[in-house]
Amino acid sequence: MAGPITIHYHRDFDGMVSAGVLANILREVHGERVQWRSVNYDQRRDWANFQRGLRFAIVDFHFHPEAAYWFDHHPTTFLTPEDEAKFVPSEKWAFDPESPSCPPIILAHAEKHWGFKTPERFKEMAYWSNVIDAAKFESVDEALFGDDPALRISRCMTVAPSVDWPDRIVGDMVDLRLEDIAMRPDVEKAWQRAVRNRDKALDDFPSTVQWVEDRVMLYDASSNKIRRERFAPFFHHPNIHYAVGVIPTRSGFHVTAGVNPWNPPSKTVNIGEIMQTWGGGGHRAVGGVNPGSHTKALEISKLVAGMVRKEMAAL
Ligand SMILES: [Mn+2]
Repeated sequence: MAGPITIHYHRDFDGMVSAGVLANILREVHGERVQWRSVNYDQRRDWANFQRGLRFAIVDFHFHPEAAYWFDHHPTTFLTPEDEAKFVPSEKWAFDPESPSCPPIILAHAEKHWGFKTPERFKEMAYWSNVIDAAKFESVDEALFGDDPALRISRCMTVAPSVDWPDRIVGDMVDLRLEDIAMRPDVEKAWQRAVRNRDKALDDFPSTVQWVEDRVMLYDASSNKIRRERFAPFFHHPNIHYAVGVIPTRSGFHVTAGVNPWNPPSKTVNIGEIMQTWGGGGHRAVGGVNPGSHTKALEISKLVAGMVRKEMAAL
């Protein structure tokens, strides 16, 4: 009999749901013994030798030609042209870059190929995966203050008490409802901490704003004393169309730009293309670039914000 299979998953809400869903399906439908562990971006460095000789599955992360099962929705999933050439849709692999998140791909695949009947609780998890991963929140208030079990669990990931904590959440997702997971004392405790961090970040944000002109905001949140909250610009300035800013990351200073999801202009500019001018990239709605040094990042953020204003005025 084959040994257990390990599911490696992207450490965010839709990645965890993907792992829980696939673990349940492999156990129920295929009678597999299943375990799971999150995968991080550092492991891409020697991707060709990842888990060599072992049986593994990958969800919501880069394609691997040796994966026994693989499901993803990231357009950047293939690390090399060779890998891309090895991908063919099959009974064990599926890819849909149009899907807002990964779990719906797995569920549709399991229904079609393996006769799986999706239980209600997995439908709920898939729904929230789409909302969270594609940032399709109804309002900035829902994005920041929503306390649905899914949103609580997702926010808790910002304060995970240990690296293997997400593995415990996945273990719960295999068999429990989101509501029951969110009520666990360690989740409740993490949520309280995450909420305090969020409120601190929202308090800190106004001091980082450089200027707001023509509904474009420029901010500098590069101080490591400042907590970051992705939607803070649109909470404090709901009328802006775009926010451009500098933030610190593990690999140096990052310039980020994005449209206000709750107040887009009637004609949008292409942020990804603007970022390409500076060696970065992204989609039409959001993009970024890693100039490295702080001085360079500040300079580029100003230029990007200027380009957004100019292109908006020309539309
Ligand atoms: Mn993900």
